[in-house]
Amino acid sequence: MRFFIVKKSWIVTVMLCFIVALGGWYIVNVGIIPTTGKPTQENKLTYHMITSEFKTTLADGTEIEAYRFDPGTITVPKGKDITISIIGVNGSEHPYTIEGTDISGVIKKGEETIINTRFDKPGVYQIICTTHSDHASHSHHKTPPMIAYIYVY
Ligand SMILES: [Cu+2]
Repeated sequence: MRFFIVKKSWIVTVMLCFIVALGGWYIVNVGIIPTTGKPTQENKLTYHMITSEFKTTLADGTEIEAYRFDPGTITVPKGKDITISIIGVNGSEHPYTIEGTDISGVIKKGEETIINTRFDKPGVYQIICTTHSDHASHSHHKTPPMIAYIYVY
């Protein structure tokens, strides 16, 4: 009789430990997103970019500005059909060419430029804004040219 009671309490203890362990596992693991899923490149990729502008005033009162593509670098798998969407936000017009291709056009403020293309050779291709390719010419202060980098792998 006494032996039976001890055995029952052991079962209860084991069950309690199991429940506590399960609860602990749940607390540790809840909200963890697994990263073993398929990458987005399985589908047709669209890269979203904008034209943006940085402006500041120097201590001597001189205003300097730089236009840029944002994001400034995109990573593209070779041999895949892709879409690059560029929305003109800052700057009224940005005439552009993509190095090593015959792609060119003008990105206008408030408008979306859609580029459907495919890169078969790995390497770095530059999207160059021909208006802001040499921004330093507008003042004696150096600012970077407006270039985005397409890294094809
Ligand atoms: Cu530009």
